[in-house]
Amino acid sequence: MTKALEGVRILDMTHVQSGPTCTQLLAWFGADVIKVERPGAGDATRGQLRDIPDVDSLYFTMLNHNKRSVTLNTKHEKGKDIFTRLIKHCDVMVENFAPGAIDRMGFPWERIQEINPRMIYASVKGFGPGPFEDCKVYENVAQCTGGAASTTGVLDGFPMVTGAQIGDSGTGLNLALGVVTALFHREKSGRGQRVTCSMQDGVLNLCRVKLRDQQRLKHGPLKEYPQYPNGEFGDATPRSGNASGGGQPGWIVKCKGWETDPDAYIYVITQAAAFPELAKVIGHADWLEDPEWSTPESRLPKLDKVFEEIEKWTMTKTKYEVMDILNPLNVPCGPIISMKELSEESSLKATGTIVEVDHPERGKYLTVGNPIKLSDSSSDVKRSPLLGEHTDEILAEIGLSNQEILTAKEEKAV
Ligand code: CAO
Repeated sequence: MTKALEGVRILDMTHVQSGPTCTQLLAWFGADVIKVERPGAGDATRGQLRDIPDVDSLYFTMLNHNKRSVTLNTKHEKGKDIFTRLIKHCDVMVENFAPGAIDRMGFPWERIQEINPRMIYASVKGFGPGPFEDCKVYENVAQCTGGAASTTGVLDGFPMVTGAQIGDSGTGLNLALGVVTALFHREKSGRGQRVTCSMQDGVLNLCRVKLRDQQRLKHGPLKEYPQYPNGEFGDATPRSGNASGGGQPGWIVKCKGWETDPDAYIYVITQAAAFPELAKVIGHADWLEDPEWSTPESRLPKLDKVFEEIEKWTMTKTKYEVMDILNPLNVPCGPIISMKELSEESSLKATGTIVEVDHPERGKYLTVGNPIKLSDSSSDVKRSPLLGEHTDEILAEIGLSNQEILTAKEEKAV
């Protein structure tokens, strides 16, 4: 089976998480991703959160599969010359340095277009044009400035960030879509273009329903939020604990073993169509005859009581037993599955979502494979490169002689 992006060359100037997420996806789909790293240092994440001394961290290895690594000092004169050749050689350049860093290297967009008019130049920044455009940004800053933290957390608690890397990996996904869209457009126009994604925009895009609720607030309380009917609403979308955020109320309830197992919980959604079956199974067939409980509207002011009663029943079963009973009744629900359980789940391994990779220095480890499955394009996961592992072969590919490679090394340009 061929790979969808075979033949596409990516000049990968990314580091940390957001940019590498994008280029890793493109590499999984078969693009030749050439990761440019500073000589002697490389992507800072190689050395961050190390679990084994002197070995590339899982942080790095899990974000840089299927890539080749070339070391290059883009601030060195000879390095700039090599960089120019790489720009000519590639179809796409991806970077997520601090604002202005690539310009300061001497390669603003205008210069890149001059060198290669077909080049697609894709960037992640923390913010788009506006008051914060020059700021450096990491994941949690994006979650805080994009609306996620303000709307996440317990009702009376402080704003909270989520463990899902929606600012970094989320924005990397957006950038990858931007790149393939621009490649598709280039087929017709013959021209490259700029693709820019801001992390604030990416997080806000994922918080769309909270902006929806912000506008609904003007017309009265948000009746599906736990603040209704007894709590107060301010003038901004509040935090809502584990409320579903959709038109079908849901909540996390305890299951058997919750006293000792922090993940013995299940999320249950009281979808109107399945409510009669749910009520019956938890021993509340009486609700169906009672106008105080029988309609979604009548239940809204007392959702806390509804979930209390559901929980009395779920606490008598394990989360997987609840799943087995409720799913045939069409009640949407999902156990809280721990990272340990996920890492051991055979079906995720069978689909390539969890993959075991062998690395020459660290040995075997688990990673998350490509979440996008194509029926006619394979997507295998290969280990991440060592720092500068492919320097010689890449420099030769762009036309440097052995002597030129040697000189570049002596001058510390690579
Ligand atoms: N050769 C020579 N210089 C290089 C180089 C190379 N191969 N690779 C990087 N550098 C230089 C850069 O040019 C920059 O130099 P200047 O400051 O002189 O322009 C310098 O290294 C540091 O780059 P940086 O400012 O991007 O790195 P940082 O660690 O200070 O900041 C980060 C990191 C992520 C906060 C910043 O890059 C950023 O805000 N990026 C955009 C948003 C983003 O992607 N954030 C997600 C990060 S994942 O959580």
